[in-house]
Amino acid sequence: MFKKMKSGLSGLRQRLSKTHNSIMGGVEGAAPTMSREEFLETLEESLITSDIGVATSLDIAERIRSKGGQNVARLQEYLRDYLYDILKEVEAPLKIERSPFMVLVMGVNGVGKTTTIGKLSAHLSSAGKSVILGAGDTFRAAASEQLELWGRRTGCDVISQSIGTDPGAVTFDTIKAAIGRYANIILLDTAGRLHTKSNLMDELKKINRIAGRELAGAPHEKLLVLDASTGQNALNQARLFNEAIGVTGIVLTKLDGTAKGGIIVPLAKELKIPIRYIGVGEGVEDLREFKAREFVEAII
Ligand SMILES: Nc1nc2c(ncn2[C@@H]2O[C@H](COP(=O)(O)OP(=O)(O)O)[C@@H](O)[C@H]2O)c(=O)[nH]1
Ligand SMILES: [Mg+2]
Repeated sequence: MFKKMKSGLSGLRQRLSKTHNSIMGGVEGAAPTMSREEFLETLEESLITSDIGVATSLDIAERIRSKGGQNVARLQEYLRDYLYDILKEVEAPLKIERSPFMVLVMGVNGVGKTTTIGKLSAHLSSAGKSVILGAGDTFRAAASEQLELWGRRTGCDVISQSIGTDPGAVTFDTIKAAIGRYANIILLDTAGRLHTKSNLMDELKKINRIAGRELAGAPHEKLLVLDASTGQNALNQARLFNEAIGVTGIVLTKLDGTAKGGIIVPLAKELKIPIRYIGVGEGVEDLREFKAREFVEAII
């Protein structure tokens, strides 16, 4: 039913057009008539607006300045190379090296955790894996209903319990079911209410403990979902979850429809955590493996 995960530049370029426009919009049309210094100043401002970060933006402009030369097209090339060097460091696709392999999916409310799980379950099951979904967000009734809907769409079993149940119990049940049914992959959804920050982190720690007790090495991936459209907030969340829980992979969602996709650069530079996937839409096919080259080509 679902085909191989999409790749290729043309569709991606269109999905990332807002970030592209925010970085290149100011310089692209006017570039041939601009002086080199005008170009660099415009670029500097655009980079800052796209959430690439002030220090990085100034550094990029400075490096390009020091390279000399007057060719504006060449400057764009420098820019591509610079960003590629940063982003290739975090290009590391998720490797599923054991069975069952457990992915703990974390992140604050609304970033796209449940949707990402749905998309991922479609992709993995179409690749021949048997996937079990665990409805660890027991805080809202709608959360497990949403996951069950994805389970029906993608043909994956969903383990859920009534609202208010300890998510540790759901973790336990999901792992037991995965072992009993010889499932290959467990995708565990979690709650994301940030206003009770310490409770959320305690809850995640407990889930981790129970997972590790029931299944050796689990969770094998601690996947943090971040909403690119929140810009700097996404970076703050990454720091917070990484300090409290440890993050082994990132999914950056909603890169379609935001001009702040530049946030991927400080994320990569500062945290150096692999970016496994990017979300470029709400549909089941709108999750892509992160490829640095493709990404840079699409935004510059
Ligand atoms: N445009 C766009 N919307 C997304 C993407 N990922 C998730 N969403 C939407 O974001 C909203 C919140 O997603 P949800 O998975 O419920 O977030 P959760 O609270 O973290 O589980 C939903 O309307 C999703 O369709 C994406 O990559 N692009
Ligand atoms: Mg959810």
